[in-house]
Amino acid sequence: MRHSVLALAAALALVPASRAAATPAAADYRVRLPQDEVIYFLLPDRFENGDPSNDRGGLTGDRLHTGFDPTDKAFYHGGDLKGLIERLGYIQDLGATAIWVGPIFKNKTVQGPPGHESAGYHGYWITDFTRVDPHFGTNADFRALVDAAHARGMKVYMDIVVNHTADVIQYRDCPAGGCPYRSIADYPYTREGGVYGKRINLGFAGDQIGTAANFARLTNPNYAYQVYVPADEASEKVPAWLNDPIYYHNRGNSTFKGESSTMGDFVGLDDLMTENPRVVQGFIDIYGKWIDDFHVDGFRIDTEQHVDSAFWQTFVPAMLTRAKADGIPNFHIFGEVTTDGMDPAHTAEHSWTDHIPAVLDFPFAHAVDDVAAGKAGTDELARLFAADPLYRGGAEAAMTLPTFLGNHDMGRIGMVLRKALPEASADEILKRDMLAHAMLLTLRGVPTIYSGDEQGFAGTGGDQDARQDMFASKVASYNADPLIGTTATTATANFDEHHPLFREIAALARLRTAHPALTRGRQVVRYAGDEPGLFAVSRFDPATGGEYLIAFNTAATPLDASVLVETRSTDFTTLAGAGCAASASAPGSLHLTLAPFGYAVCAAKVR
Ligand SMILES: [Ca+2]
Ligand SMILES: [Ca+2]
Repeated sequence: MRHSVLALAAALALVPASRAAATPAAADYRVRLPQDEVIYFLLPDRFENGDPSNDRGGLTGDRLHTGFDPTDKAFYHGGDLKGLIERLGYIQDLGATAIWVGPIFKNKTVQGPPGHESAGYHGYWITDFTRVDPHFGTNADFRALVDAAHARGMKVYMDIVVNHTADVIQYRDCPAGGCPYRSIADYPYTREGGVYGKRINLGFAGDQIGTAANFARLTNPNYAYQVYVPADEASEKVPAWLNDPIYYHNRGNSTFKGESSTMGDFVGLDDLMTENPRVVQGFIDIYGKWIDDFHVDGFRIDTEQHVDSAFWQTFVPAMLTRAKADGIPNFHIFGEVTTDGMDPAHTAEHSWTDHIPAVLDFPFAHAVDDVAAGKAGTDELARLFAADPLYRGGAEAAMTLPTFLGNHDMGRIGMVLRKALPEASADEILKRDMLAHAMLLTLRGVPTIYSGDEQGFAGTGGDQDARQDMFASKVASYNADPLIGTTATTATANFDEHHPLFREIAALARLRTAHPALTRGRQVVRYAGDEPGLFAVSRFDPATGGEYLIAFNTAATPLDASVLVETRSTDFTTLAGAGCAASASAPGSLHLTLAPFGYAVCAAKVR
C-alpha cells in the first residue's frame, strides 16, 4: 500500500518548498472553492517558536503573571506567528492549501481559581478582539503571515469567537465561582434576584425582541446575580463597549442543556448577550475589520451552537458581503457544532437554523474513528453520507463541510485507535491511522489535518493532552508518549517530511487537489456492510463524468470482492493504493483485492 503511494508521490514530482512559492497556483487561490482546499489546523503556541523574546508576552514575573511555562501543558510554550511563517514550506510540502490558525487575539493571560490556574495559550479567552496576543507577535506579524501564505497560493482561515470573552465579570452572590445557571423563568429580566425581587428593567420585553428600542430598556444587569467587574480589569476588554456587563447574559454556568446552552457561561467565560443588536453590530465591526485589513480567506467559528440563531443569520451574510467587497469571492465560514456521536441531524439542523454555510463535520470524525478502529461496520459511513441531503444546500453543501479525524478538544485519531485497540501492534495502529487518513483525503468534505497527526502524535486524551508541541517539547507527559510510525518523541522537534504518515498524507493531498472528482465530485456509496470490511464509493468528475472508484478494507484480513461500477466504466487505472482490476469483469462489475487495512483509488478511463 505504502509503496504505491510513494510511487505516486514520485510521479507527481513533489515540489520542494523553495520552489513551491513560485508555482502558478499562487495567483489563483482566490478562485478556488472551499471544497478545493486541504486544511491544516494548528495552535500557534504549540507549532513553532520563531522569536524567544516574546515567550512571556512582554510581561514580567512568574508563570501566573507571564503565562509562560513550557514544562506545563496548561501554559504558554513559546510558539508564535514568526515561527509559523518559517514553517509555511513544511505545511505546503504536506499538500495543505489552507491554514486554520487557532485564535490569535489577545487573551487573558491566566485565569482559574488558586491552584487550578491555566493560561490562554489556546487563544479562546479573548480580552482584546482588535490585536494579536503579544505572546504570538504583533498585528504586523499576522499581516506578514497572511501575505506569505497568499504568496504561496495558500489561504488563511481565522479562528473566531463571539460566544464569550475571557472570565472577567464576577458575581457577588457567588464568590467561589462555579455559579449555577439561573433561568429566565426563575430570574426574569424585570426583577432583581428572582420573581419577588425589586422591579428593574421596566418595559423590557425579553431577549427575543431584537430591537434597539427594546434593549434600551435593559439597563440593570442584576436580574440573576449581582454582577461586577474587578477594578483592575475595568478597561481590560477592547473594544470598550465589551467592558459593560449589560452586554452579557450573567446567568451563571451553562449546563449545556435547554436555555442555558445559549445563555449560560461556558465554564465561567463571560457569555455575550448576542441577542442585543449592539452586540451583533459590535461583532460585525470587529471581524469585518479583520477581513478588510488582512484579507483573510475564511472564519472557523468557535462554540457556534452556544450563540442564538438570529445572531448568525445577521452576522454571516454581513461577513460574506464584506469579503466579496474586499475581492474574496469564496470566503469560507464553518462553525463548531459538536456531536457526541455519529449524529448528522444535529449538525444539519444548525445549517438550517443558523444559516451557516458549513459546520465542522463531527459526525464524519466519529464515523471514521469508529470504522478505522474496528468498532463499527462500514455501514456507519453509509449512514453518515445518506444524511447529506439534510444539510441546507443538500449534498452539494455537504461537500464544503470540513472533515477531520480528531482535534485539540476531542483528542487525536492516534489516541482513539490506541484506546480502542490496546493489544494492537505498532504496525497495525500505523496501518489503521493511514487508512483513516486515506478516507479523510478521498471522501467528500474538506480534509482538515490536525497539526501533529502527520508526525504520529497520539496523546492519552483530549484537550491539553492533545495539544503537543511540534517544536522540542519540555512537557514530560507529552515526551513519554510513543509516537506512531517513528522512534522519535516530542522531546525533539517533529517536522520530519519522511515520516510515513507525512508521506502518505502529502501524496494523497496532491492526488486530491489534482483531480476535481475528489474535491467537487458527486459521491455515491457502492458498498457498506455491518461488519468491518469493505467500504466503497464512486466519485464523478464534474466536467467529464469520469468515475473514480475508491475502496477501503477496514478488516485485518485480505478482501476479495466485486463492486458495482457504471457500465460505461470498463478500464481502470490505479492512482493510489492497490487492488482494482485493470478492467471490469463484466459490464458494471469491478473485481477488487485489498490487503488488510488496504485501500485503492482507481480512475475509469473516459472515452
Ligand atoms: Ca515565541
Ligand atoms: Ca452564548
